[in-house]
Amino acid sequence: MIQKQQHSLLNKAEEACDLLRKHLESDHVVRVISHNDADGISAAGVICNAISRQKGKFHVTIVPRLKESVISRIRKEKYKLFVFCDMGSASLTELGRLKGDVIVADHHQTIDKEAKSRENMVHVNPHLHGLDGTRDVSASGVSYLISRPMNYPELAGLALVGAFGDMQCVGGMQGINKTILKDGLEAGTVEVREDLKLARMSQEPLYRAISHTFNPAIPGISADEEGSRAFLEKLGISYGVKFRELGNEEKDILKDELIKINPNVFGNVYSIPKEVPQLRNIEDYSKLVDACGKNKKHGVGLSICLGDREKSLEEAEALLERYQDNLAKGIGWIKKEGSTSLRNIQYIYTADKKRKRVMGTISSIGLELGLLDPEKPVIALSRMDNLVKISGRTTQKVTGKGVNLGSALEAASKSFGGTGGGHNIAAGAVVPYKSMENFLHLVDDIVETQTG
Ligand SMILES: [Mn+2]
Repeated sequence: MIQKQQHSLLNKAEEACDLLRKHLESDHVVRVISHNDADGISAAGVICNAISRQKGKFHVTIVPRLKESVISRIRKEKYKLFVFCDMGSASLTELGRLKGDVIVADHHQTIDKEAKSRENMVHVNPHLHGLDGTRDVSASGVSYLISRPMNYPELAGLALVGAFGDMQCVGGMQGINKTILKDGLEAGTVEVREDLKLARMSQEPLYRAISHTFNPAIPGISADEEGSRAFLEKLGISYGVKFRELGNEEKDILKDELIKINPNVFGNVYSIPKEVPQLRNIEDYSKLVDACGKNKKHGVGLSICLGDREKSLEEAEALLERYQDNLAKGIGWIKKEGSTSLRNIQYIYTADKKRKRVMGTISSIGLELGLLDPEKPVIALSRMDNLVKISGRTTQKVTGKGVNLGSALEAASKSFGGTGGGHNIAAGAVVPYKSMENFLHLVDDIVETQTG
């Protein structure tokens, strides 16, 4: 069954490939529009790499959302082929009105069902083939499938960068991601081995690599450089060296002790063997590209995906380091201040400019580290002038009891003239600042109803 679904998606992707080839043969510049996160940037990277290898030309723009204003700007452009990555499925009607041909390479569930199928458009989305776009394949993967008939298995690693960015590889790969991995393994362009899953382990001194590891979270060590140093000192390992500089015995001790704290810290590590050390680990690669996206330096992220291993890479490393320090500070803040509990939820609030940017992420990590009560959803509030931006985060255990933050935040924000929504485990909303208190109490009530 899965085989059949994969085949029908691959056929659709091949149709898109044929259309792309047709335009490249006519020497048309391909217009690529993609999303500003790690998945979107690497998706554009995959398509543009394929175009370059075919000696074609492209013009890329990275946008946060496919807003009406973006579409109307594109509508004035005279390109003969538009490729939309990591977006577009929800806007098929509007995209169908573009003058040129259109390829949509998306993996989101929201699909514009009103749109009639059009001759000038090939729409590639796993959900149309009974596959799961949240776990089975990301936009970079869908883009890879479109380039796959051109046979560039060296792009398989980049195709998985987006899957990591969209958190599709937690607990192993499945579906199309596995098919892409297989392409890479067979061609030797991707490798997998069992190892410690520490952040930027080949670049950073050990205490930083360990304290910057948030996924999986290591209680007492993640986001805690002092804790990390003390942990290493207790083991008799010097904290300033890099992992590869350790002796085998030291490596084993470190591994055993970390596994005692969180067994998930050891497992499959995926890499691109031919890459420079900073990008060799695919998860590290995705974090670097993600840091570019988060800092609105999409061009830097894209340049890395297109092969710049000098200036852009240096810039991305600096951005990532700053971001990780900001995260660590945010988690330190949670550790110190904690959250305020209502009956069924807990909340944290900030007006700090830097902290506002990581409120959702530090909520998730805080839950994982046990700094926040794992039994209650976290509502993170960031003040933006007259508005409050809200991120809701909870655990699988709590959603298992019936909690759905997406619908809770949607309903509660609507009551105060705001907007909101998302997934059961992670959601967002915006409401007027003056309604913040009432909003919190309403969310508290809704969560109570959800758990019956
Ligand atoms: Mn995506």
